[in-house]
Amino acid sequence: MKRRYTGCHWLRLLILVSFFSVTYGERPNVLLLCIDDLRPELACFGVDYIRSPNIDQLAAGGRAFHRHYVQAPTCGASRYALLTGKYGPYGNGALFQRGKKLKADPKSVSPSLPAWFRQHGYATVSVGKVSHNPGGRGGGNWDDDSIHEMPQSWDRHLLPAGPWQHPRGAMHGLANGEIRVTAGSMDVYQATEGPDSIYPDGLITDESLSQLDQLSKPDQPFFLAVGIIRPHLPFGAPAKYLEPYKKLQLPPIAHPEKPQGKTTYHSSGEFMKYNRWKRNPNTDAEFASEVRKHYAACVSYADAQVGKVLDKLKALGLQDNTIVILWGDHGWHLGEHAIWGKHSLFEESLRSPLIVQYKGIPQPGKATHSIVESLDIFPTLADLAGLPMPEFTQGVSLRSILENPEAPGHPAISYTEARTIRTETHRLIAHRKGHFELYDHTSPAGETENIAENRPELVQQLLAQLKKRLP
Ligand SMILES: [Ca+2]
Repeated sequence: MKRRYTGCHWLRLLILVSFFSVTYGERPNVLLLCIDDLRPELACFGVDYIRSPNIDQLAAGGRAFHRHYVQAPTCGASRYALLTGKYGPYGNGALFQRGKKLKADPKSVSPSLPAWFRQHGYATVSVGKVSHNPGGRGGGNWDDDSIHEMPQSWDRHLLPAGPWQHPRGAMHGLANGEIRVTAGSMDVYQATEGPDSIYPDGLITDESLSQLDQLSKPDQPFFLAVGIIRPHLPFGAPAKYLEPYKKLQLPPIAHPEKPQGKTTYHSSGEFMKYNRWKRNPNTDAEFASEVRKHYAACVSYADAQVGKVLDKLKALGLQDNTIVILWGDHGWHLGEHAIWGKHSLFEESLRSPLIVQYKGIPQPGKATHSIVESLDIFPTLADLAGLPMPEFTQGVSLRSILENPEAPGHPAISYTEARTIRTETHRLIAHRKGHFELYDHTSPAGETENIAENRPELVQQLLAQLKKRLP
């Protein structure tokens, strides 16, 4: 029998077509939230004493990656990997070096993550600390408009410095416009009474909200990156964020002993420089507890800024057509292995939060424990946005894990001057001149017992895997 299309059929067809044009026809926006020095110490990552309601809510509607590893445990090199999708030099100047090369010979450098979106019709804006220098300029105060950290990437690369005078001032700023003259003359932690805007992230967030207003016009999709500076040192946040932690008894620090033998242990130089009180958190339990509580307050302050940006996205009606991704640029030791800082190749330095949320994600709120790395973010976003795949990147799209949290990941590689590979069961660290650390993550000893001498065949096997990816 010949099928007749009634008015009712046409109406259904119309609804179906409009659904697909909203869901798939328009390019989705991308909102990338970068948080500086954020450990995966959030309620949604199982740390129940931390107050992070906004990030928790993001995780509840998306996918939290509990085993996301960064390429490098320092800001500049880690952000290089995120923003280029490639392994790069170890150092905070990594993106500036690339920028110089790009200026000299544009064909010698592949497009950055924002440049890829820009080339495909997106408006691209960066506010705060997204690349290494907030605002993306070089020079003594990081405001020299002739030196760009990421040429050709952003329509606007912004940092509102306010009373901190310039981006370098904001990066290390404390309350009410205090800027770093020497780290040794600043408080390592601080909690001053006042609104969010008495610390630099308040201004970064206000600027982000205003950028969202401008970008919300429907004629062009956007790629907005917002970089929150806290919980980076010095640990200053408005007093109200410290309040919930003041009387808290914190859980003990895991493996607080200095590791034996040759490792990537370091003596917490950056932290100690700020520490004008010269108290040693490894021998002064009361001070250690204060440091940890102020770090937690900075996490809650950063979380509140994330909340404002997400609320704005909703208020503008953009949440259904925006991929939101939250990324920590690396972890931070709060006393584990007797380190107060980053820069090691231990788990505490290399593991950081990664959360991806978009409308229609299967099994929202279900976390994944598959191993992934920051390199994967560029191809993932291109894939989700329906852009051509950036074949020049060195990671893989995480679409399979976004669609199924049980889907397998892959070993993660990271580097300082030494290099490391993390598999499901082990971590191998290869130092120059052939010294190895091998840790068994299936054993309670974890990264406190180097078993390299007992397992030479496994050392060679993991080394071969590592060299294949990072010769
Ligand atoms: Ca950092």
